[in-house]
Amino acid sequence: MRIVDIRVIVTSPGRNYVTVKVVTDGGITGVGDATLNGRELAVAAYLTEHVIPALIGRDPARIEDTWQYLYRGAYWRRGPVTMCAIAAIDTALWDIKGKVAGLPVYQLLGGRCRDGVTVYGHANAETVDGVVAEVARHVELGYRAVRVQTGVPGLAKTYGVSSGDRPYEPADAAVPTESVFSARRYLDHVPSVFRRIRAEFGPDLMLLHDVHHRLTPIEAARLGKSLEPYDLTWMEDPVPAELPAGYRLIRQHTTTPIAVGEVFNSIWDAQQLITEQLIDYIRATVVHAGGITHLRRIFDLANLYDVRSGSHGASDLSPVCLAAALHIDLSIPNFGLQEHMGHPEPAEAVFPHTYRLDGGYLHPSEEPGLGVDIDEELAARYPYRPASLPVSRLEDGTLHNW
Ligand code: EZ4
Ligand code: CO
Repeated sequence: MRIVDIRVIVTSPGRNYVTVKVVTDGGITGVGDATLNGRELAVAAYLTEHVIPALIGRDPARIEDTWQYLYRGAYWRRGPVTMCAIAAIDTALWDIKGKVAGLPVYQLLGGRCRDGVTVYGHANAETVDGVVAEVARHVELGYRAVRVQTGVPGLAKTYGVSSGDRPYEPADAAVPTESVFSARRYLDHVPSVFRRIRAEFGPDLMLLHDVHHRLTPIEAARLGKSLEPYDLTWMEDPVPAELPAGYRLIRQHTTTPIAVGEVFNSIWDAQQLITEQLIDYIRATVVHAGGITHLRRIFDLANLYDVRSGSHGASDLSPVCLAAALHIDLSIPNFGLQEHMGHPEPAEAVFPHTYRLDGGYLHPSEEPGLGVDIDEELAARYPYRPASLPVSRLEDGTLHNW
């Protein structure tokens, strides 16, 4: 079997997605997600100019060797652009292998380790009353875990909170918009939100919160400590992870579990946090962390240290990525939770899929391969629209982490 063509499809059905389709001489095709929110065309160019020409004519069955060829074989390793491109090719090759074998990918990965994939949904609103209603709506839908984000009094715009009644979408303009953050106002407000939510919904519901890299270690320690009475399943990305030692300090002060890693590209980003048991959940996912092959490696390392998976699943990770993530989630021993934000309606049609949500569980496709595809004709009707992630500043104008 030979790879005869690889297409890079850029489309914007409600938001931008980059998808790879690998075509083999026998006619079997495979798909992979290559979307890097706000930097889509950089990945598309890396694929078109540097990756695809080297892969034509190769055997698609050689998944590991192709991964090594694209990672080790490129002198300039790692980084989000490179790793998204590798991820897309790797995912597509697993899709092809499943179709050749006549098996869903999770069977190739060792088979089922659980009945379904527990997901968490997003409840967000500007006000606490508003978010109570949103949590109630998710509970009604059957979700067993909910991420809670609200506005902060005194701040005009807060990460994770929708504008109007549209689903939350941070990439909101061609040139980055700016918002203002204050750790004092934020730390003062968040515990009261969770006090209310826990009181309203009782002890069973799993509650999560995303800090989105905005605190210092000692501030994060204080937040974790103040949230302990409300029994969070995790506090996400409390500080940026360039300095893993910062997590040691947080750990010394709080038992609130910690989830990190949605921006990680490789096992090397996660290695110290995992082996020093500084986190409880590793949030790396297929598209940003080198595909199915490499993500499995990260989760295997995590398993040795009692760290569970908590894969990122925001709407900028396409249905192709979610489909692939579910095959991993079902088949690893140390699955924790899977984020489920859903996708814009037109995207659900552009990416026909057979994974399904049933109550608070997602189930991967039982079809051979990943069980997801891209309708290229429909995709062509949604041309790319430049969209950037915002930037964040402190109240005095200092640039901060978004
Ligand atoms: O900001 O996916 O937990 N989810 C997140 C997301 C990320 C976006 C970035 O593209 O933090 O909302
Ligand atoms: Co996050």
